[in-house]
Amino acid sequence: MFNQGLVRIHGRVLKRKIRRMRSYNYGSFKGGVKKYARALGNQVLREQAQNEVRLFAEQLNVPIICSLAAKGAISEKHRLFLTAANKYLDGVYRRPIVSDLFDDVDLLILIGYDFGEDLKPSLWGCNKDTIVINSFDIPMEEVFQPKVNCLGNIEQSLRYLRNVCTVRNQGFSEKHKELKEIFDERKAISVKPGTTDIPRIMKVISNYLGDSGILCSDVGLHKQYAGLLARTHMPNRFICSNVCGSFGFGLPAALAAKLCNPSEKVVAICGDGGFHSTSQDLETAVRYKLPVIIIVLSDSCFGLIKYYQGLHSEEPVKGMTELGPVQFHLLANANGMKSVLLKNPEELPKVLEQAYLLNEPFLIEIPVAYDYNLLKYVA
Ligand SMILES: Cc1ncc(C[n+]2csc(CCOP(=O)(O)OP(=O)(O)O)c2C)c(N)n1
Repeated sequence: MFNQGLVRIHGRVLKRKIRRMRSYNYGSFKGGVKKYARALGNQVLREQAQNEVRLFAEQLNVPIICSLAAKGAISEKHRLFLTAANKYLDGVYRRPIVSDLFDDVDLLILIGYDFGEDLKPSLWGCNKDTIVINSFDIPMEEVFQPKVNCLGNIEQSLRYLRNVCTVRNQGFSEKHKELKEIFDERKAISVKPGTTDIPRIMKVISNYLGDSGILCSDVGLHKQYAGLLARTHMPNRFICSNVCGSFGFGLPAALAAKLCNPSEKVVAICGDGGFHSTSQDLETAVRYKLPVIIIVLSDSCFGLIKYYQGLHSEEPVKGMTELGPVQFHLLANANGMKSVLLKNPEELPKVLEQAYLLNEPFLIEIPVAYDYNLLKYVA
């Protein structure tokens, strides 16, 4: 049932296996392992192990990468934080980044990691040495085999390992230093003429939400921009449907987030396709008087599907990816919700502040033009 190299922290195999892990660490260092990186998955948040994760990272001095669902496990202001990552990283930054991110890593320590979370082993070529630390076994079959699989309560495992690991990484490589600058500034994203500056919209939303506001993303192209570019500094401040990736998630997730965190700002970011699959919850928001702000990026299209059709064929199947046009701002009004049709995204900061002062649910419809070729930069 367990992978080879398992460390079962609370079982009888503990000492022997931990010894093997220690010798792996030391041996690897002696053998010339230069650079570690850590990839965090959603289980870290489910088990609220983020504090121990930070302490372990600081002790080992390793750069941190996370899946979209693990955003906030460590503050994105932390000196060791690099980026959230998935296969859309190159496309969103409009330059080859994924290879630079992983080429420079000899050993990945995967904590609370589930490869269903979009941070796929294919991003690092499935060929790095890995140590998996998780509370349950996720068989990787032929995808990749961890050198060591450390199974048990994540927090307790990390605490134990902090006591036995005396090794320290050499810090960021030159490549990672360069990347950190780009990631910290969400920088150098050129915008193709005639398309909407989606990264700018994400920046405005992050500024509005501050450190503790909550961004709930629906599923589609917009989710890749939101997940990779939104600034998240606390657990459960970026909520998305990863793994399942069910579209229609954004609006109901925002309502639940507001119910659970009445004093926090909550924004739902949605594409028009996913939004319209659960848009009946506009009425729920009004009935329960939940002051969430709903942003609908409207392109009359299932954007992500159009992108994939374009990837695999010169002539996308016509008529299968279009919808509407639907006037979502009027749909909000029909449900008793105030709204605005925002043709100039430059006005978004002002509109967000005005919507906040209303203290009632509010919908902002922004017509957008995606660059559907953008993501051909995918690694
Ligand atoms: C319930 C469900 N049905 C279908 C899909 C497949 N799917 C993923 S993204 C997407 C299109 C999203 O379009 P939109 O909501 O307009 O967002 P955009 O990509 O334009 O940002 C679809 C149909 C899904 N993930 N979940």
